[in-house]
Amino acid sequence: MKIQLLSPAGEIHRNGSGIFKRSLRYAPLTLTTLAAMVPKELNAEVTIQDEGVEPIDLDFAADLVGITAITGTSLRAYSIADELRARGTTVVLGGVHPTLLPEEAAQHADSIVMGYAERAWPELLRDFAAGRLQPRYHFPTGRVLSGLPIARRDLLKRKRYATVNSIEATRGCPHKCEFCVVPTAWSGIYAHRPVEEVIAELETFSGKHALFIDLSPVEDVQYAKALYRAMIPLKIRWVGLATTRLAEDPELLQLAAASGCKGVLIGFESVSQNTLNGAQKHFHSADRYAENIRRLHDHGIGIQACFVFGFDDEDESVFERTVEFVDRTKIDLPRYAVATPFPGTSLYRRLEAQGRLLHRRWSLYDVEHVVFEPQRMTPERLQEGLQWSWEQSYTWRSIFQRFTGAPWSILTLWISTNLGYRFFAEKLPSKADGIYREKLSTTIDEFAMTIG
Ligand code: B12
Ligand code: SF4
Repeated sequence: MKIQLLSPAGEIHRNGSGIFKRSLRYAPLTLTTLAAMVPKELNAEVTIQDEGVEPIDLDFAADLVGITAITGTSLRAYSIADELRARGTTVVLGGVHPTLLPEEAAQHADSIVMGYAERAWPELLRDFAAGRLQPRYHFPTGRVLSGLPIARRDLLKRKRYATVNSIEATRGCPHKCEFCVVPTAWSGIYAHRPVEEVIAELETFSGKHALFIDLSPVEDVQYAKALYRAMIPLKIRWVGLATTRLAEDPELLQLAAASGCKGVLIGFESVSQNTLNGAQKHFHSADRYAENIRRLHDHGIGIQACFVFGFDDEDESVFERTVEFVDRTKIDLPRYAVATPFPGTSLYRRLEAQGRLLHRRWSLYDVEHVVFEPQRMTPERLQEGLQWSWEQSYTWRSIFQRFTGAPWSILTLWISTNLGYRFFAEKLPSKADGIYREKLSTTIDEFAMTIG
């Protein structure tokens, strides 16, 4: 059996026409994990294509094609699926977006997989081989993720990524931020892999570095401490995501640093506590952000800080306040986004009910395009403010000012990622031209039934 796995990319991230540099690209685990789960007895030949690093070539022979889709890539995934199905190829769709909107995705696939696929995908493949493919597969994920297959990194075109050493130790998140898909897509699951299995996988890596893609790895503090303790003897350097809990717990921070942590992505989202509370991110304290940043820097850890604009209580002063905060606290790698009501989130339901969605053109749901009517400014002003903030933080002046706070142990990474985002900031205006609007007279359920 020949299986082809595809990961379409949104316009900003697409190789060739995109503005996301190699220095910012790590290998996602989706396709390599799915490839690793193919049952041995099927003797399948598996090929993968990631449009983030190469144009997708549809000129292949395959018995079955699996396509992954997040919201921003879903329309691209559907058009590829439609084309392949018109040729008679069997297509399976899976990932976050088909999980959030199964009725919509089902119109473009022979079968869809919802949620994590460790049970569903092998079962689907066996059913397909036996000629009894079902239209939908969905199994719940347990709390402990033992025995996960090791991703088939051998299938990746290594040179096209900054690193292929991506790994996950935990899945899901115990929080419920209003704008986040995680609580809905993975039904509030917060699960972790046994520490020894994570260590065993890290030991297979070539090169002494790793990138953890876990969205919320430090919320189970005891687990995180145990993992970091076990990682110390490996003497690797790693980056990952975290909440500010990492900086608030001295022992956790010390262990993270000792285990080789060199950088964390933190969703600070806003410099105002009111805004954080409104978005259900009350477990972050805005008035402690500067101190959190200082502590991380003191431990040699760089910070990629994500800020989101467009929350209901924000007026136009938010851009200047945020950019000033970034410069003052010498954040290593600032990243700006607009609030995006991904389908399935509480934010989506609220904005839809208030009639504030501008459209459902999912390809623009990439967090760099305004897709809803903000409360205290126009969509145009929000889009301009987003671009202004990117530009300001990646002027040479700002880069130099922030550089004076950078941990020296991450200098090469610091420079290459800042240059990558400077390029991104320069090119974004041409990729985000104008605000798209559509008259929406349907709810999402009615819409799902009509999209063709
Ligand atoms: C790598 C990554 C990326 C990569 C590539 C993603 C891609 N597919 O295009 C890049 C950097 C390009 C990216 C960009 C963005 N991303 Co991103 N990204 C991730 C990340 C960190 C890891 C993905 C991964 O490897 N997961 C591990 C694998 C094993 O899990 P998985 O992908 O879910 O796959 C499992 C199941 O879902 C299922 N499955 C998935 N696909 C398929 C397909 C088939 C056929 C089958 C059978 C099963 C199946 O099986 C797998 C095994 O169980 C996730 C967060 C996370 N930890 O998952 C966010 C995530 C996917 N990204 C997200 C977001 C919001 C974005 C951005 C909008 C914002 C940003 N962060 O810049 C952009 C949007 C790009 C666009 N144009 O739309 C959201 C998705 C929201 C949504 N509704 O779409 C996530 C969930 C993070 C979050 N905070 O919520 N991202
Ligand atoms: S934004 Fe982060 S902390 Fe909030 S629910 Fe999503 S993953 Fe959890």
